Amino acid sequence: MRESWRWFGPNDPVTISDIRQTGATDVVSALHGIPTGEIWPIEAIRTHQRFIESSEPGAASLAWTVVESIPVHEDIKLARHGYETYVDNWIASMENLAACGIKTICYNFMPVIDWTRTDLKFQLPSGAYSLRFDQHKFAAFDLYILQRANAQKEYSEEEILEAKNAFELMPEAERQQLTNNIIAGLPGKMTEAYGLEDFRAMLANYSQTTAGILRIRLISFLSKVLPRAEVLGVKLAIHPDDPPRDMLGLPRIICTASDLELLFSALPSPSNGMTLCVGTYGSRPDNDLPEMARRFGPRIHFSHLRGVCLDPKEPRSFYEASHLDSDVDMVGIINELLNEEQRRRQNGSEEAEIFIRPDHGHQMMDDINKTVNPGYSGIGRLKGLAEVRGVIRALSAQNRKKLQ
Ligand code: DNO
Repeated sequence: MRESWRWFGPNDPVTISDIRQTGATDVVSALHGIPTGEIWPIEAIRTHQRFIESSEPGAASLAWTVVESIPVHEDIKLARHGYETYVDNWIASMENLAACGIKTICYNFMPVIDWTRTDLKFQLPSGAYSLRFDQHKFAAFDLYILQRANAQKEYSEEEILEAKNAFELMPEAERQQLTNNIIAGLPGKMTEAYGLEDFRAMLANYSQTTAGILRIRLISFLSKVLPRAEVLGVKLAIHPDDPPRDMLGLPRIICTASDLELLFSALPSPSNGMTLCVGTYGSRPDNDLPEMARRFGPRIHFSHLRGVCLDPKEPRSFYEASHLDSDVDMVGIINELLNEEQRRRQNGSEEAEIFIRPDHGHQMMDDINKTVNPGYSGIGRLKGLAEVRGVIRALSAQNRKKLQ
């Protein structure tokens, strides 16, 4: 496994020298300052790469090996007039990255909203804080803050009542915070609304876009990107829609094993791969993670390791748990990823190792009073990385014994 760490750039409070101390060898990053749809110039990529990779003599080296993410412009998802230019630009960015030796690219195809949480400081019994998604609060936002046209039809009477309760219990400051969390977005988000009016308009653009239509657009996008990716040796790794289901009337098409099945059978190119985001897929009880890791093994180029605990009373609500103590079988998943690496080695692959990163972490200890990127504080992720590293080492040692 290649242990990697997400870095948001020179303004990230977790610095490159902090990352070096975690023992990770690889950095996951993006040029967040470049507006969505524009080409990432080779010089800008090189500057970012130098920032990550140059080190004092004797210091452990880090490499920028994974991009998360090149944003996909909304016009591509909407097939708006002239969208082809944005596809060409996406390909040009990929070519520039490949020319710098960066060949694993994570991306997503979520319309309007990227990953979404309702609470960014949910206190755990330990005293640390985690991210949480609360379905009732989300519905309260949809029905009573956003007041989306026709939204009522998508909820049962009971859900509407729960949402009303949640809304009434929320002080004004929390309503503001919730609105911000959803429309202004979380770290790494790629589209941004300026206010509720603007957000309503962005959602309305999709009123005629069904899941079937969006899938066709994803396939059409990839059928232009993949041939070039293959030539360059680039591996694409689609990230699932988080939370993995339709939201705010928007279709979300990368949520389950059958969504992945559809994608890979439509486009079997070896460059057409996935990010196994354990936390995202794990936020649906019908996704069996170890089984998915086994079934899609050859397609997995990147994995986000994190787990969630679902609320037993409302399984669409969850909080982000400790990396090894969630509803998913993290040890079983890591075992499947190691088995996949073993298969790749047996098939003579030179790039058998899968990039993993500790996804999110609790805000804890010294980080509690710091300004952090939600989910991406240093200490919680360091704890997560240390835990999964322990599992990787233990399982690898066992596997080596079995082979002897
Ligand atoms: C959240 C992340 C997302 C994800 C992008 C992938 O922590 O998993 O920012 O990176 O949606 O394109």
